[in-house]
Amino acid sequence: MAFPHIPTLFFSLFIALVLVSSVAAIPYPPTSKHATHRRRVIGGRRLESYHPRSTFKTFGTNGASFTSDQPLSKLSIEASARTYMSSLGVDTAGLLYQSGFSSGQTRYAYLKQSLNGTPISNAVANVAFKGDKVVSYGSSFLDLTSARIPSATPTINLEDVLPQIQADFKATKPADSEPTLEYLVKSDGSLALTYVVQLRNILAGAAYEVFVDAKSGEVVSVTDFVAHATYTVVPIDKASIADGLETVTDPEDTTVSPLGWHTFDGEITNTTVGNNLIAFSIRNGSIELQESTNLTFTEKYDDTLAPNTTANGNAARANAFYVLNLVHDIVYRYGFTEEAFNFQQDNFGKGGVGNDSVQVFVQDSSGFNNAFFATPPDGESGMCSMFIWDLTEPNRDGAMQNDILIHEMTHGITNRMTGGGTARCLQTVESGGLGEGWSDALAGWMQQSAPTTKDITLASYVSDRPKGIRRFPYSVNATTNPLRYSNLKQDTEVHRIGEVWANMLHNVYASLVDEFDYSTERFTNPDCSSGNVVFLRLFIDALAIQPCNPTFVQARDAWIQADANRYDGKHRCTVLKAFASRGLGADAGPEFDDDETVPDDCSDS
Ligand SMILES: *[C@@H]1O[C@H](CO)[C@@H](O)[C@H](O)[C@H]1NC(C)=O
Ligand SMILES: *[C@@H]1O[C@H](CO)[C@@H](O)[C@H](O)[C@H]1NC(C)=O
Ligand SMILES: *[C@@H]1O[C@H](CO)[C@@H](O)[C@H](O)[C@H]1NC(C)=O
Ligand SMILES: *[C@@H]1O[C@H](CO)[C@@H](O)[C@H](O)[C@H]1NC(C)=O
Ligand SMILES: *[C@@H]1O[C@H](CO)[C@@H](O)[C@H](O)[C@H]1NC(C)=O
Ligand SMILES: *[C@@H]1O[C@H](CO)[C@@H](O)[C@H](O)[C@H]1NC(C)=O
Ligand SMILES: [Ca+2]
Ligand SMILES: [Zn+2]
Repeated sequence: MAFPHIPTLFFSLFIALVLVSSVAAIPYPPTSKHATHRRRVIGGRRLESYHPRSTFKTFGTNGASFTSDQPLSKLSIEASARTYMSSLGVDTAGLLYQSGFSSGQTRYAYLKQSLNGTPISNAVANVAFKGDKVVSYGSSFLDLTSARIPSATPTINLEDVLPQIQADFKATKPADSEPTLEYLVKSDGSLALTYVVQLRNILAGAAYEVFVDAKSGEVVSVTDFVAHATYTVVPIDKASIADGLETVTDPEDTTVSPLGWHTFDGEITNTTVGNNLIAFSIRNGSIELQESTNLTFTEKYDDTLAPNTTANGNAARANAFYVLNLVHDIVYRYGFTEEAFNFQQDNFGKGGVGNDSVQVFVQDSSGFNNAFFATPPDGESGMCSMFIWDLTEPNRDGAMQNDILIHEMTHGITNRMTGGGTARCLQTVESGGLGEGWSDALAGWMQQSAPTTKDITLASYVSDRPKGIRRFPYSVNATTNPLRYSNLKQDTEVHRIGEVWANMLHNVYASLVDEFDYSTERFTNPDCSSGNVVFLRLFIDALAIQPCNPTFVQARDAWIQADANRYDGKHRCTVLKAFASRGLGADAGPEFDDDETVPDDCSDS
């Protein structure tokens, strides 16, 4: 695999952030700009946001050494990162340390470029260390030597332009959020000084970060924290209510959630309100919660009735509470911890920023046949809305379809873990597609409850379609699911791109289980060596390694580096072969041509 040299200049690739007042149908551009751009229509405006291409280098099982006065083990994560970047010639005076954490033997750091103390929002870097060696490095830092740089003093007042922007975005700035000043890279290599403003509309499920030019008042970019899903509960390893209901007692993992699921700000609650998750339902326009002194939420969902009966609302809310809390607990064991930017009110002094439990709204009436999850940065609550599906009579409830709930929660995990908790790093079309793919893949992983890997469908019950809402079931059988890397040439919509990635991951999963067996301890023992457990380890570790706005190739490289970091490369060939079998071989490039190359040392003799 060839890697670009770092650091690299990107000015020639810059395309203007355009703001066009047009609401015509969107002729999405060819896939060439997927790695760097995202177009959206928001509030009648067409917005194109630009994210400089990240370089990404991984250093294999042994890592790479570099010049340092002291052994890295004597340095903090921040000092290690500064030392490394200084060895690359990066001017560390302009380097802002954003966040970092360690997991297993690997330490992760996330950095931002800055100018005289003002951060450059779309110039970020991430580096990982194992022992005294660097193991991976991703960067979208810029060469600023000849750049036109505006002064760091705004010439317009945000208050003067904010009302119009709020009206256009149909969302408002929360009273307790303070705008920040950051630079943003523009098309001609110059930088814009921008106000970065948070906008929210809880009822519409909108959560944006808007970049307003502090000299002209124009909106020059946007971060959309919401990932929409298009799909179609119940023990965690079952797909939907069609697989049956069970009564479970104390399902929480108290190692992970030491105060259980029903404690909030030091108080024991008698509702579906807790440290990880708050579950509401919405009925006839009102937000509903059920109180139970003995924490018994055992109403049975009756799907011969409409979803909005009181009993069905209670049952659906309880299912969402159970599933999403369990995902919190399971994935926590695999590394999505407080330090790794997870969602919790109280972090128990274990690092990260708290006050950000997930809020889920069941039977949200703002939409049908869908669901979404908004992921703001670490320290602000994740917001999930589950809709009713009106394709059957009576209607069905998305919150009784576990795979949709898990898909949504996974958006929170991947958006937080890529790029160090900013939730800004899955914004391009290609990385957004990876996001959809991880979400389907984790929903599938939860259902693999036996050594034989089964095909996975999504949202089959609510959509009333055995094949579910994706084009093909996820399968190792290439007739059942023919999707390959080259499908990205035609597939320009994030869920379609996600289907390609999720099916690759399904094949990686099956290969790991074929070769390294299956463990039933998968929910609680991430340290066992079975293939199904290794899969989720690599899945989570790779998120922390990959660069901001990763491509398929970079996401795959992050899996390989994750394996080098945690398992000394034991599963490298298995994983590479599985990716290659679907066209993402060792020589696959950015043009989405299928490549089945496997490195020589992995070829079967
Ligand atoms: C339940 O839904 C039906 C049809 O969607 C509607 O007519 C009825 O008013 C709803 N009931 C409540 C309590 O919201
Ligand atoms: C819905 O709420 C409105 C206003 O609170 C009330 O008048 C109406 O009767 C309610 N409808 C149902 C079906 O409960
Ligand atoms: C639930 O807790 C609230 C607040 O502590 C209390 O007012 C309410 O009576 C409790 N409800 C039940 C059913 O225990
Ligand atoms: C919980 O309380 C309810 C209502 O008081 C009661 O019907 C139920 O039997 C109790 N459940 C348990 C497990 O104690
Ligand atoms: C949550 O917010 C409160 C008040 O703003 C603050 O004192 C506390 O430190 C925060 N907790 C965490 C874990 O960040
Ligand atoms: C793959 O699926 C097709 C139809 O979906 C079936 O005919 C074929 O036997 C399957 N191949 C294997 C190896 O199971
Ligand atoms: Ca957090
Ligand atoms: Zn999604």
